[in-house]
Amino acid sequence: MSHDKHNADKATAEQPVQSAEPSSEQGMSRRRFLGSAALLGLSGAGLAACKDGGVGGGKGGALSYEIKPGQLDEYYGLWSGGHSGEVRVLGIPSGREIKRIPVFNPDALTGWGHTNESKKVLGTRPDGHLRYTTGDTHHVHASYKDGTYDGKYAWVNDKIHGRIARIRLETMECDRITEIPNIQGFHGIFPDKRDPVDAAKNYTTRVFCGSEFHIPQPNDGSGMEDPNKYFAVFTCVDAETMEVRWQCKVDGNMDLVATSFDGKLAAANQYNTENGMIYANMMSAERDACVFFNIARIEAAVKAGKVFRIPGSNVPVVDGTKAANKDPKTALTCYVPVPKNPHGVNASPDGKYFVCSGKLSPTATVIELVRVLDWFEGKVKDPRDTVVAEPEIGLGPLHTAFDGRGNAYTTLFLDSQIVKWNLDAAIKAFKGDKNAKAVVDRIDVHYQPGHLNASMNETREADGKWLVVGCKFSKDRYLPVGPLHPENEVLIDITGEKMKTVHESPVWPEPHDFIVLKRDKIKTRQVHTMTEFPNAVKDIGGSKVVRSGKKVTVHLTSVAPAFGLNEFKVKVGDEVTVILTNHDKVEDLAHGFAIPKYDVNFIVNPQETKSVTFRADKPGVYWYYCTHFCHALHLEMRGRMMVARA
Ligand code: CUK
Ligand code: CUA
Ligand code: CA
Repeated sequence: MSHDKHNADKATAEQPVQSAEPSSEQGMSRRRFLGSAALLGLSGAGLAACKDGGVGGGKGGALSYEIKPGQLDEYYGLWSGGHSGEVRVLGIPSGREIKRIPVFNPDALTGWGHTNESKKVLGTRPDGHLRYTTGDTHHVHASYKDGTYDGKYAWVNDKIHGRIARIRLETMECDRITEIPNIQGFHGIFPDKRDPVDAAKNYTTRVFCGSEFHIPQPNDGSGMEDPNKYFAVFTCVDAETMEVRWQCKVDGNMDLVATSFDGKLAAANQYNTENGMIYANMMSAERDACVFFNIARIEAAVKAGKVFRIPGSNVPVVDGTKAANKDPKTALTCYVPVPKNPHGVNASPDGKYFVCSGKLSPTATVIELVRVLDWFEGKVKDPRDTVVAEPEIGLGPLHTAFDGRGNAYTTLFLDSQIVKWNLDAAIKAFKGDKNAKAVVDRIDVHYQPGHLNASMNETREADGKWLVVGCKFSKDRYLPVGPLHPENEVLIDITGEKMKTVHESPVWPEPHDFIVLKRDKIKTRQVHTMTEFPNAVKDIGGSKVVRSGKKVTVHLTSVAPAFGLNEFKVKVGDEVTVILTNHDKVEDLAHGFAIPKYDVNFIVNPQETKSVTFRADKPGVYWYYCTHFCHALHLEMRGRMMVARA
């Protein structure tokens, strides 16, 4: 079936968006608010027609995306993997996938989720199996110093199980995972960009976490039918210890999270201020909110013990509900009304504004941060007065990026477009200037874009060069591969007045969000240090088998093309731990270690140590072998595990 036919079928099955009922709000255009018919379109791939060539194609900038063999990309891209639970590293502008970082997902190449060390990070059940084997990563954000990336850490959320993971950028490996209590539907994360009170701490000290789903608190089977027992909490995690510092009870849910450059404010957009349990109720209010958290005040309240605890967890919780925060001068939170069901809140690189978009409203709301701070001082009366612009930009606006030159770029999910709009012009228009036109340019993307991000645009060093757009549907853009399509990442040159699409690349579903960092922001270490690993077999000749009752420890080394032992002997019923240290020092010289029928498989990078523990339950000979091509005699790199009958 041709693509056009597919669209035609869809069009008859679903109401076109433009026919949505006009809203009752005065002076609004027909497109101002979308009715429930349009909501169908939010899930539909069929709405946007296949139009070739963007509106803004042609007269754009003149950047080259071509990276010739042997050349390196100018930027690192850190991509979430979505369903896989991993994080991916892409080179930008080429779009080449350079690495996959296993995070919440077991991984046979690296042995993640399989070795004792990675199981410790992932967490196990009493029977030794992994606590969870699935993850759903959405948002990757990196640590800051002086308002830009310091290359130390990145964090990513797991929406399913409410976990936040930290990646050490030096080695691009996950080193900590924290399961956050009292939440479900963990979605937005954002690190703070400095401490709000301690001037010396001009770097990331906390990571803020929003949770979408409200649950009965405590969620122990009681109160499931009592709506008053349901609420969601905003969580603060310590960037260094990865422990939960505090939580803040809110009205409504939380979706995406943004933080200010001064460290004083964090915010989450809320699409369900109605506390609805079904979607029709979640879109009943004309306005939802962007809720702001006054970080210094919350931390002071926690210090002063003005907290409660949700049974089953020891985390201090402050009350950030509207009812408990009526006096702005002591309020912990400020609920700024924004058009209904927003998705996304993004901080502009000049530090002045947060932009929040309503997916059921064709608008973007610009909130000025000094006004929010003024509201907390009682100088601005109505939280809505913190809004300084609300341009109409197109249908289904989701996420916004910036070029550092005063322009914003927003994905229009329903229109399958990126719209470029100017912040100052939008603010002038909002003040009544009839000549001020916010929208600068539009360009088609294929198809239905979700997140987008511009190079360095979450820092003060936004350079306005590349815009990457994560499209949720690829449809006809690649060779057909059966029912499951890849997603389509679109590279747009934004150096010119007009946007210019220069490249597309498929990605395995479904990255939601990504950041693009200048490559000199990350300094990796290409070889581990043996002393990092307390259990390392340091002596190159130190391979040996040590028995203690039924526990057998095999201390093993590897130097291409041989393991330190050609064989080792154990008995059925033994608990066997193999500790393998790779003594090779050469960059890129990894060895693998696999044992057939025992489900053992991992690699050790140069100077790295990993271990695995298993029960010897099958008698016989099992050849352990190197799984990673390391040497001309790689195939010969093997030995026998001999399991004697008990
Ligand atoms: S979400 Cu997927 S497009 Cu999880 Cu940031 Cu908006
Ligand atoms: Cu060692 Cu292959
Ligand atoms: Ca709503």
